[in-house]
Amino acid sequence: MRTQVGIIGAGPAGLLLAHLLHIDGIDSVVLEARSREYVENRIRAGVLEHGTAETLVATGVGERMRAIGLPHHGVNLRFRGRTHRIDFLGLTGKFVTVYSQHLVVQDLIAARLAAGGQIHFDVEDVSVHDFGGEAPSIRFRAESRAETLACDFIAGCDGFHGTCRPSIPAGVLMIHERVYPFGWLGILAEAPPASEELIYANHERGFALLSMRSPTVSRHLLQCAPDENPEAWPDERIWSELETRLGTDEPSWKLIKGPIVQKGVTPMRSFVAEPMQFGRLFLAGDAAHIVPPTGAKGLNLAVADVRVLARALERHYRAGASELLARYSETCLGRVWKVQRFSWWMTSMLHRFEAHTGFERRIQLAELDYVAGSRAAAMALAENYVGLPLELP
Ligand code: FAS
Ligand code: PHB
Repeated sequence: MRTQVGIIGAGPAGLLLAHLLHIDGIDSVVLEARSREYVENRIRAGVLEHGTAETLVATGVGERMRAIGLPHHGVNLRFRGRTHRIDFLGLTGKFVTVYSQHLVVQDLIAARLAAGGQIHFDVEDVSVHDFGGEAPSIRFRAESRAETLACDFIAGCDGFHGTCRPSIPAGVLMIHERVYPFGWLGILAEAPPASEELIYANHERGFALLSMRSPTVSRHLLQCAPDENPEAWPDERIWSELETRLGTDEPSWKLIKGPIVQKGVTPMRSFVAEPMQFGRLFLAGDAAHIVPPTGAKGLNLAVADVRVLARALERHYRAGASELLARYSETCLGRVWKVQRFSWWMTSMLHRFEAHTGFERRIQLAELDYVAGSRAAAMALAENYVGLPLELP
């Protein structure tokens, strides 16, 4: 087998890259370890930055998102029982779209297959070879047959636990990491969200987030121990804790309960691997970096990476110029670290840290008071949340 760009991973990064390359007339093959059914139903992110939504629409895969996605013009911070709205539209002229990641994946797979794109699901034993030279290749097993995909470039879009990043020779990568002393217990419930916009709550007992997937499906998250066992959280305990942490002095406000259809715990870390490239292997998305989901950035950062990579590959094939490829990592890391900062800041401001002294707890509440009371501080939150402009070189 041969293609121009071999892509490992059919998550948002790999699929969007394949789609963008196709638009530029560049051939790719996507290799995915899981089944199509699995990747199309994996519940993860839920908020699309303004630029992400624009990219999907501009490249012809945003139709369903525009039809059923929920435009959100602001977000709420709740602490000490009071609710403070951050007005994205008023402050930035932009908004975000609530549209589940698994639907983005479905839309991209449908578009690729309709265009005759190659996506091999359920592949096994994927390994990458000779990417330090001019003729890289990917070996894998498909339907128990050993295959080799010869390509010009390899895009490692295989997530945090993938094979690409560990394949880069020892001593090349500098790893930056912070592991947080908590995780999130996330649920999906068949219950209308009790708020039109998201509510991020800082409470003595811990963080809580009221989010949603549609007018009838709620997505709620609770700070918990990083190794929490979801089975230790029967539905009643989850609803009771959400009611406490989302509690408000607005007497009419009430959380709406319903059948919990999905429950899971996600540990929380900040992680960056530098550089994001080696030879003809390019890392994108979670393969290169992880952010705590408090800033709703994971999926959006993957989109930003592959927009840079697609542009660089287009320049290489169309103009025979490889300066953008040479600067891929430098270009991406500029945004990656600004997004890491924002995600770390939102996480630090909103979560309960057992190790916090009384002073640190009061500084945290002062930070929230400042954001709630200052237009400049609210603007800083808003412009990061809707998405910083993507500076394509
Ligand atoms: P992905 O992990 O999505 O995709 C990588 C793909 O590569 C997977 O399909 C995997 O099966 C495949 N793969 C791995 N190894 C392979 C191999 N050796 N061969 C072939 N294929 C291989 N972000 C938010 O913004 N908000 C959230 O609320 C949020 N919640 C999350 C909850 C969970 C449980 C997790 C794990 C992540 C969450 N994220 C969230 C982050 C998430 O959305 C990621 O940022 C996003 O999926 C990144 O996309 P990709 O880089 O494509 O990686
Ligand atoms: C979600 O709806 O899954 C979600 C929303 C905002 C976040 C994290 C997760 O910051």
